[in-house]
Amino acid sequence: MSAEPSLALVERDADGVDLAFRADVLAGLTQDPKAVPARWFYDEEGSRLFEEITRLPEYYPTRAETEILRGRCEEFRRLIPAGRAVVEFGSGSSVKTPLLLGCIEPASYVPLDISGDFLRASADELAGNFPHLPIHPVEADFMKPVSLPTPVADLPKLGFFPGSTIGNMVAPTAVDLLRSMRETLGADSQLLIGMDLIKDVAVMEAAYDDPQGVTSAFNLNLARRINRELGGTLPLDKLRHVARWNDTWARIEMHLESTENLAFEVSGRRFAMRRGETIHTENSHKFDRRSQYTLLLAGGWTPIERWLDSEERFSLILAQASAPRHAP
Ligand code: AVJ
Repeated sequence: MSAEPSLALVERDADGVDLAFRADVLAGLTQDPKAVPARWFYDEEGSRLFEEITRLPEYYPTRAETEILRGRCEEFRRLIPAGRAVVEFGSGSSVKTPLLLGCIEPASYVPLDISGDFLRASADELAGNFPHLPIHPVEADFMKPVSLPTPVADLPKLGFFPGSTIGNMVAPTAVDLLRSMRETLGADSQLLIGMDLIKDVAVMEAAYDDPQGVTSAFNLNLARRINRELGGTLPLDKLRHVARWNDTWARIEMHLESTENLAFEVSGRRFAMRRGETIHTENSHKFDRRSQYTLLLAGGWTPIERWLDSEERFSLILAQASAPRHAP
């Protein structure tokens, strides 16, 4: 069932170091302010910690989005024609994906992920629940246009991008991704996308700074990963998890803040941090209806329906690929 990829997407040097990880970390630590892209959170331990985050009482997005998926089955059936190939961007979640697939009579399911291991695990799990559904996992970086396997290339498509992962991106990157999704999915495609909403600051900050310390462990795991994979000497006991709302850019930011002046090495290069200086590790943008529609339209998608959970914390939007326009 799984198409064996001819070569792995992750490029490594002779010591097994992920070259893109090293390049991103070295460039990010050289910048002022320091920053490392959030995608590097998700090694095995980071993925496990994220799963734990989704079960925290303070972390509402997963429960709110799942509530919408459970409650809107009839409407999905009405608005999404049967016989589509469902293309999921990122490894499928064990809970959300079956809720959608069970509603809409898909012709096939195409999970897209850069990690072959996560991809095979989620495809195998899904196959157990949907024994008659053709599954075509594709190992690819979904930030770029992807050419889909022949059995699904000619089917109309529904893109599925839950979790508000789009919120991890600054606007130009988010628009690039939406446009490349449109290219991957084609002219008569639809997109079902989850986006988190702006709300009470205390609620948003608690979701990223739980008292149990799971999100702190998730953030610090990035430093641990840098130490392990890139020969780093970051002192974990002198870095503090910080999550704060940035109202100008409408986002929760996560940082690792140094509690004293530090000197450390990564990949044989020397770095320094002043006490109170931070490494910016994640943005999680939050939206309102207008900012959502502006972003989607800029990316080539016209919203057709929008649903909120009962507490109006999270939204799921169905959009269709916009027709090219030559006039207002
Ligand atoms: C997986 C990107 C949706 O931004 O809410 C959770 C990641 N980071 N807690 C988010 C995350 C800290 C999450 N996304």
